[in-house]
Amino acid sequence: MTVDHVPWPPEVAARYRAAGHWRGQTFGALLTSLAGTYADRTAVVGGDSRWTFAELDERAHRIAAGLLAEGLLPGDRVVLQLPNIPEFLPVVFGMWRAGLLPVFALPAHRESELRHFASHSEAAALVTVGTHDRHDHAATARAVAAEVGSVRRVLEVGSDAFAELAATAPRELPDPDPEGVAFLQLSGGSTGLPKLIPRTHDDYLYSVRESARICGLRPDSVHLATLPVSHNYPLSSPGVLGALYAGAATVMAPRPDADTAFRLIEAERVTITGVVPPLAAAWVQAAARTERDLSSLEVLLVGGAKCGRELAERIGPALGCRLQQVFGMAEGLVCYTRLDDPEETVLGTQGLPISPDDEIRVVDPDTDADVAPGEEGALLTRGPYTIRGYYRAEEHNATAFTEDGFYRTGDLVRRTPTGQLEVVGRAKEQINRGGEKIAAAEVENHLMAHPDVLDAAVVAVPDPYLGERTCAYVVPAAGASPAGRDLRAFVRDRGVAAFKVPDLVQVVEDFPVTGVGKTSKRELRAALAALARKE
Ligand code: OOB
Repeated sequence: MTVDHVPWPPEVAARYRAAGHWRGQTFGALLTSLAGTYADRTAVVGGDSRWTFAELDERAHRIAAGLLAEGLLPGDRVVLQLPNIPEFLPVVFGMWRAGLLPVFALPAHRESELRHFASHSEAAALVTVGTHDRHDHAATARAVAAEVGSVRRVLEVGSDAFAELAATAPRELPDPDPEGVAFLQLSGGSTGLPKLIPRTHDDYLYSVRESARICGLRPDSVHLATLPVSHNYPLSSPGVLGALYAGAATVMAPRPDADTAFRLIEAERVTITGVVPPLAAAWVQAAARTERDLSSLEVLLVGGAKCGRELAERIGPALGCRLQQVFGMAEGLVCYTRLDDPEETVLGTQGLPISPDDEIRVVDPDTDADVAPGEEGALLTRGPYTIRGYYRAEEHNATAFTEDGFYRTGDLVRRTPTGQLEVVGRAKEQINRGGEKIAAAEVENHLMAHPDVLDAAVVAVPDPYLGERTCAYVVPAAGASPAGRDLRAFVRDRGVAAFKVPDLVQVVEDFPVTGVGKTSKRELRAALAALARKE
């Protein structure tokens, strides 16, 4: 079964095939070929496990057979919520081999988000772990399964039942369509709940191959998976998939803090990893007083949010490695500074797109007319690994994409004369909390569910560490005087990821009215954000 997505126009797809971008290879077939080439080399390390490419391949085969024996069917969507454990890889590759589609939830997601992913994708199963970081994921998954009719199975990696499934005898399975959807990623979202992003084997594998090359991965590289691996950045930019593609080992970091990461960098002689700016800042500080040997580290990727100049300049000297900036999005486009770029480019820009066939337009946000070269404008993009539409979101797609298929990234950028992008701001109603994306509307909806809340507007406030934090402005219902603490607890208790709970709550009598007396949410937010910046 193929899963509905908005396909590239046939003549465009033909061009991407002819250019060699799309090669007709699935992720399952890739792993088979890697297991042939790198059989006894280490593929993944984590906890007490250390698996070679051949072992990973064997495990993925068994899990594929086991998942199908559980009654799952090719084409079924499966919400996957796994932390950075080595099992992540055989489970995901097992799903790909079986033609199942992972929906990549983050460990931070809770019942509200998981329910949305499962019901929107009509998932047949949830795959998760037991208790991790003091949260009982299996219990949350069971609660979601009880509410979403399509869910037939909850599988808990690490349980006896899963060990049995993973011991199923492997069998030959038909290779899925490489141009079909391989999985669903999550959008950061700017309206309501996160949208689902359908990515194909062909398009994603192209971005993985090129990312591995651009980041200089070699068979003797050692990659540390620092951020949660379900996210597009640590998954594929170049991430665990880029490392595998290059024949390199990935070490799974259970936590991203400097103590954990530095210990693993020293022990495993890690050469490359990727972090978000606040984490880079924390590592820079910690490096000044560590006794760990970090000399193996060659490249630190920083992205997911803007890496300011100050921080950029400190990374190389503090960590003894090269900085590589990355600006990407789960919808597709990924830009990198190159390892041989001049210093100025690495410190001051977010790099060049992966592909010569990535089309970039910088436009006036109101008219969609191209701005003059070097001017600031809204970034639109189209290309061989950028989606043409979100999963089952016809109405939203009509505004999120131009008629001729460009994705409206919501980012404000400038282009240098040599083509690099510099991210200067954002037009979308999203808060970027140290790389974690929060749709203002999603949090507002939760707040408005409180009986004491008449209206809510969630805005970004600048934060020296995270870049941005969230502030919820709330107008109380008549006669009510809700306390900020209670509203935060209320949002948390609705079962949302902790990073979405407003950092600050300001109860106000009414919202400022703009000059023309308009009260559109958009203008309100702009006015409140300006106020918050002033404060
Ligand atoms: C990555 O992906 P998402 O989908 O979580 O977020 C995408 C958005 C971008 O549209 C932009 O607003 C922001 O995150 N962003 C950056 C940035 N990298 C991402 N803003 C400024 N500077 C940067 N370097 O975040 C993502 C996906 C793949 C690779 C890297 C990051």
